[in-house]
Amino acid sequence: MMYKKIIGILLLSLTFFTFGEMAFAHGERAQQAGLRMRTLNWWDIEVTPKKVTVNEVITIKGKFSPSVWWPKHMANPSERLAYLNIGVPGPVFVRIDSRVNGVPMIRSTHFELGKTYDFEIKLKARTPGRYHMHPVLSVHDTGPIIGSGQWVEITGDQKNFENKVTTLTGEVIDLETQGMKEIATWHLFWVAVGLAWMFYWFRKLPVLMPRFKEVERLGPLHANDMISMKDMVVGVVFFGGILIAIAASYVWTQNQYPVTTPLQTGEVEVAPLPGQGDVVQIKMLDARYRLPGRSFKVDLEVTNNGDSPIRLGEFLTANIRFVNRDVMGDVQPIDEQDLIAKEGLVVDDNLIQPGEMRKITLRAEDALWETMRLTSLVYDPDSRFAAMLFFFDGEGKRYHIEVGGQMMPTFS
Ligand SMILES: [Cu+2]
Repeated sequence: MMYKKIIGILLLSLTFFTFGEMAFAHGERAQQAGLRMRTLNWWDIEVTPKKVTVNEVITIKGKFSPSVWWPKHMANPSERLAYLNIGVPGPVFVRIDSRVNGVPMIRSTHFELGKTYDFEIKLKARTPGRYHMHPVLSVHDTGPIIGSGQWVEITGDQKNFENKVTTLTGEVIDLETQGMKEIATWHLFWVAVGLAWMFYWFRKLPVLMPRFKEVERLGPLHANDMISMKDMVVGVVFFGGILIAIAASYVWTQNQYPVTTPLQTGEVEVAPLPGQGDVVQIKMLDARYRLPGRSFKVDLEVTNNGDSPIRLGEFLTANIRFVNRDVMGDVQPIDEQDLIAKEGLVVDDNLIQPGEMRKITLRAEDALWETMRLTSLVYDPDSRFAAMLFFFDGEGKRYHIEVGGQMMPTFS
């Protein structure tokens, strides 16, 4: 018995421990591998500054491109509404501006697959703490899809937080406290009405059992006999009083705020960024994932239509950057949770001369495949992948192009 108890307690605490750790990791790894690789490519995410005091403004910007290999069974943002948001634990910031390609993104919009978009969101710090912040795109019927996260810190005191805006009628209001007094007053009023109603019926205790016995004695057809004239009058007074209170509250509100507009739900249109021309063209020849080596190998046919030699510098998938050190140098992680494999990308024959068409082989290798649970890709019913490739030319100009398609696992 004693042993059973101890084992039970141990198992229980283990469960809590595991869940606690998962919650801390923000759920970045919880979604299916194929889904994370083939929905949104996010890159160049920048958060500045990373440490602010209450009332100061943080800017988060970057780029995203919906994958052309978006899974068919999931709604995509070209056919459903999408909304750009921020993933942080609770209302620790207020958003003061949000733009995609310069267009205000207060409302929802559509994004074309395979096109590139620039975003910039400005947030005002509200609650002190340290938070892992992600850009998020919520797609109707699909859900939120997150970009890579970065740690930010807010210091100071929330009491000093101010969120003043000027309304269309020229009035300056503080959104932190706007209408709070009325909200509190009306809640108290309705709670009081509810309590008074309950007090009337329960004023002579006990209530339930004696009345139940009385119903039994009278029979169900005569149960109404227990309701006296006084009860009827009180009921009518309450009913009438509540209707009058509701009507009065409407009149009062109308009088207090004569000009109101409904919440705006219309959608906005945003044009994608212009393409980069066909400077780089690729054709995927073969893709293999070698499970024991955590190694992803892709054979590509690359055509360089530009006038400068190009090299492949980065392979980005599921928010993990596999970097080619030969091209990019020593890229430093932004913080301890930045998903970057500094030497994760090795490319054979990595120099494509202008006008040349050449077959290259890339290998993306790192333990991150395992820790970020991407190896489960081989168990998906459609073993398909997608990734963003970044090529660099002699002048350091960058070209991004998405690669994707069928992937074959190898087990030895
Ligand atoms: Cu996170």
